[in-house]
Amino acid sequence: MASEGCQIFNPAEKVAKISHCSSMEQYKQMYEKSIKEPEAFWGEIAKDFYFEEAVTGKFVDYNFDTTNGKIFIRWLAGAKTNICYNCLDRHVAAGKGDQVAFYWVGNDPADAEEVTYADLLKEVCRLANYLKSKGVAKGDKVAIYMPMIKELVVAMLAVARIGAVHSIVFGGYSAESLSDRMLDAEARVLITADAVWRGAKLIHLKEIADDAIKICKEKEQNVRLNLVVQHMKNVTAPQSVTNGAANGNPAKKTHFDDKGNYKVTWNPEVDVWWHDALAYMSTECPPLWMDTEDPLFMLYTSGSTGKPKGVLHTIGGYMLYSATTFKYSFDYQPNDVYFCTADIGWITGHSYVTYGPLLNNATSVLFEGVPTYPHTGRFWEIIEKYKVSKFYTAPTAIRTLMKFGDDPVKKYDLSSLSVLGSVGEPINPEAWLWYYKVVGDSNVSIVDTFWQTETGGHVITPLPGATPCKPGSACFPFFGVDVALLDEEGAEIKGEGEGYLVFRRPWPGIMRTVYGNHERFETTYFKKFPGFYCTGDGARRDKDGYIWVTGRIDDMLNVSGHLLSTAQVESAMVEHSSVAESAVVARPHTVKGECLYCFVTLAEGCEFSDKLTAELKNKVRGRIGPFATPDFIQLAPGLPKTRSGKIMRRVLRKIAVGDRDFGDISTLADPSIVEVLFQHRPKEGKV
Ligand code: 7RM
Repeated sequence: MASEGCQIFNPAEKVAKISHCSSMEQYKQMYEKSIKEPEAFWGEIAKDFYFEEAVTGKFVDYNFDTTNGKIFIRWLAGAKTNICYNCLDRHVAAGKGDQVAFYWVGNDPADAEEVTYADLLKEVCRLANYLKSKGVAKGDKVAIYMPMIKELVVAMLAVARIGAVHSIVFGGYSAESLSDRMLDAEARVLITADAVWRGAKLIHLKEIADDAIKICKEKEQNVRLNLVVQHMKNVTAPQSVTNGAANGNPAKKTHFDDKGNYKVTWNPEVDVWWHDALAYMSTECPPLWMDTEDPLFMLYTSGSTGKPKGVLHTIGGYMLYSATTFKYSFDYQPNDVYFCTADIGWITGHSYVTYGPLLNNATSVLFEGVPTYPHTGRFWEIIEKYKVSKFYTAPTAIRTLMKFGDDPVKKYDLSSLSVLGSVGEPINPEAWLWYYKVVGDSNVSIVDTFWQTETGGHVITPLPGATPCKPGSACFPFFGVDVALLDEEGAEIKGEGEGYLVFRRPWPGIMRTVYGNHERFETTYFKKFPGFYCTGDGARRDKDGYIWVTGRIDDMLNVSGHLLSTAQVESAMVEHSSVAESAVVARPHTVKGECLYCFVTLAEGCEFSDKLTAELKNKVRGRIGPFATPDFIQLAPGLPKTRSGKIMRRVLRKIAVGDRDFGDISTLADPSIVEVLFQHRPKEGKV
């Protein structure tokens, strides 16, 4: 990834002309103010939002240094607000009730619906009233396991309206992952849907939710309400299914009755249909005024020890930050139609499908489907149909679609586009250029936005009206973000150089704690370098000051933008009785960015076979979810360990790609194992 001498792409003129920030000078001025006078900078922004009570204490207060006591971050002390009110009521009161909030686009192109701000507000109030009637109160945790439908947005906002805390679990996770998260969050209320088509695949959400509820019960946590959206009756099934092929799997037929209706098993003790629950509820419900530092949501993210962490965000700071990053990074303008392809189950969906856009009174596309179904031009078709101007997706999707060539893109009129965003992993310059030239017709601004579940919103990103971009670089820090690069000893690298990417002070959107485990929060992010938030990513600063995020420096891997820890996968593998030990590393993958390459040491008397690898893949799918399925599993008669027993992963990463340039292996207890492992590599192409 050469930065020196690489081409620079200036902001598209049509964006710069009307931008909220239209030059580097303006960016620098604003940035400087955000660092030198955070209170004045964010205080001005806060004026755009409704606060029931104003700040009474310090505008911002924090400790980033574990040697000085506990880590804490507080913004807007004493103020009271409600984020749902700011997303909906505020706009409806301003006469924007009839504006479309979401164009919902189903998995099947025949399914579509428009939802206005007024519609959303009514539906949110009905659900809020129902939840209240069921005793859901301030601070209660509500788990949400849903497809990309408007009811998911309604659920989040209703929970926030009554001061409860949402914990959304991505609808691709398994029952065990869902129950792990529900147990950790102490969630006794779940909101789900019967099922959803994802491409030609049917995901039985209710069935998975039932299993998760069962697991919770076994661990003595009783779920008292499972609210279920009846989604299947409103959607068009894939042709292959209506023709009788039932997803190529006759067993799937068991889920439909004679009339073709989707069947669910029902437990009247906890299950309630959403439409029954809301039928008689009032469409008015006053918001509960919350402290700015009360929790808004938790969202689980992989930790390097394997146990997912409940990243906790609070109301006030997250509101300001998700709204402000949305406004500036995409340069949101009143007539835009915005389309973010991320699932709401990930942080990108929280901040840039729900909160950021709604806080800005934006009109967005909410897409249920996948980029390649029923054809590979699906995104482009949607962009043409709704005249999307701002589009946000992931490098893995761009690389997938690139493989089909330019024709599926060229078939559509994409001239409405002006800003294209990328998120989830470093974008390779080739994909960046294709995105710019083929999708954007060389007349757009590209924003490569670097951020994390933990940061709440973009922390390093170009601004589309201001920043001259270098393909592959996330460019410069967002307002309020104080970037530093540190070497292994914690010494700051000034100017050009590469090191640990850290931040010196809090911006409003930073997480506040790991739910139920503040110590883990401190250890994970602050122990390594006292005084800094440590991202866990490495980065390089070039001679022009551009930041190039190079990727994770811990035992994490990033598959199609989904973070996984090696420990999480390893612990799933060793649950198989034939596996004594396992080590998992990332291997570069042309589409997914990284894929899983697993080494397994077998228990005495067990044999390595295709059957075993199939079982292991199933195990990982069951424990974590389909997106975590390993691409490679190889036999490891032993693992390369140091004398203290630490697995030398860099050696395994080399073996995974077939590279013999191992570097120094003299500290291995048994260096000869490296050659043995090399001999056991599966043949290329065989997975
Ligand atoms: C938003 C999100 C976070 C990790 C992060 C990085 C990687 C994300 C970029 C990126 C390079 C980018 N949250 N990452 N965006 N790396 N350039 N633009 O993805 O919590 O799921 O993942 O993703 O490693 O630490 S996340």
